[in-house]
Amino acid sequence: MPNDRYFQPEIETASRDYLHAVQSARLIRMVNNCYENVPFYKQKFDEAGVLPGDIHSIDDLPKLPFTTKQDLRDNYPFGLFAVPRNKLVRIHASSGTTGKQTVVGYTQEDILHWSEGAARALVAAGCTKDDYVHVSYGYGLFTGGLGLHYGAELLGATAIPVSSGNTKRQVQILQDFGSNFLCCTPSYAMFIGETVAEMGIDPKSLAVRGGCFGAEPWTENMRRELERLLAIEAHDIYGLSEVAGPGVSYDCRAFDGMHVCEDYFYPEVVDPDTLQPLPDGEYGELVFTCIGKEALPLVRYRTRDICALNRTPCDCGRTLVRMTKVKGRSDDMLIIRGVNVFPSQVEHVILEQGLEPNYQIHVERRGNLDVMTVYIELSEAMFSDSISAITAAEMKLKSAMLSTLGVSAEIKLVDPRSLPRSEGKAKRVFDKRGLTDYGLKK
Ligand code: DLL
Repeated sequence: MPNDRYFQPEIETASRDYLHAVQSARLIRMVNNCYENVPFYKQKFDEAGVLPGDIHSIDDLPKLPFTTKQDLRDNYPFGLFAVPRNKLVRIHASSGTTGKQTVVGYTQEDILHWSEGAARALVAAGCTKDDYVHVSYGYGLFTGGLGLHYGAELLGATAIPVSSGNTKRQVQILQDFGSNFLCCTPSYAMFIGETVAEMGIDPKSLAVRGGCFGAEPWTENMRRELERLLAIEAHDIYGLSEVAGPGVSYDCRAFDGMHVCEDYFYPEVVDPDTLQPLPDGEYGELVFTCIGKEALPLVRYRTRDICALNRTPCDCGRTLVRMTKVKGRSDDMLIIRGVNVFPSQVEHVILEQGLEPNYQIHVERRGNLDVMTVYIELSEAMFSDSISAITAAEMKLKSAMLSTLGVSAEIKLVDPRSLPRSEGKAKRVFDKRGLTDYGLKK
């Protein structure tokens, strides 16, 4: 592929040896910074019996202790920051639904490197500086809106900061401004696509040709559905506020895993139970070390996201390691009657059976038994079917769920458009068992 396919070819296509040298130098600097400027890390390193002088290259990373979301909460709001307040130029906070928010801060340099990640993602999706980028992620403490916004501007494209909500107006703006790229959660993109159809607009008449969709897990099937609904190329983009925001990793046009900006955010995959690093290709918990970050240099941060790494060369020419799509989270993975179930598997079955990914998973306990019920919207076409056809569809879904998940699920087909739509991250799982530890992996 030609060089204009990369935002920073000197890094994105660098040799693995060069990357190793960059990573090693940055890790050594970071560890010193943490030890000297963050009392929490000095104590943690001392307890683990590891000193900055013990770290000679990136290969020494497993000597260092892990950091968790709980550590951020315990040091709320600014306790893990490594720079004085006057060096901070931005604060964000995670959208966490449980416990205290996790607060993150950035220096000018941090914002630049994060924006580079978002710009790399846009270019990898086929966006150019001549494009209009319609950003429908929320703007605010959530990193989605400002992350893609700064990425688009750094690239030299035109950012349109629409934020989320008022979906008909979103469609109007897409149409009137001639936006070329759309950035929002995949579930919101589906909703925008449905609204385009509802407004009687042919998606091919819009100038949108691609988009970067992330902030929540989604499947390959959903990608195809979205591509059809909006007549676009749909790219996955991954990130988390603790590390940076959108652009930590991104799909290229080979669609074979997301390239990680490993020059700033070094990934490992570990077994969530033993915490031992796993070889490439094995699924486990993703862990990041923010080797290039000044304000919040997290060491071996446990993301809880489940994926696998791939260091083989990619058809796009990028050498940056790839991570698979996130399969789920180690802490929202459901255990139903002893069987691990990821919401993405449920979504896969629904799409495979020709339905839209508008669903909710409810789990409750009846007696001593876990019961999982999946509510799925009927398509408009099926809605007019006879009761017996709908019952037959339910039976088919039930048996497909059983063979894919290895556990049975009750299926309830509901009216089209009767489940709530989301303008941000979709809430799909409702675990009503009321047992804090049950069903949740460490
Ligand atoms: O969701 C940052 C972001 C914004 C990423 C816009 C992509 C696009 P948080 O709110 O801190 O940050 O949530 C981070 O969301 O640990 C994952 O569990 C999940 N997540 C983010 N991107 C993806 C993705 C933003 N592409 C948490 N696929 C992460 C699956 C994702 N899960």
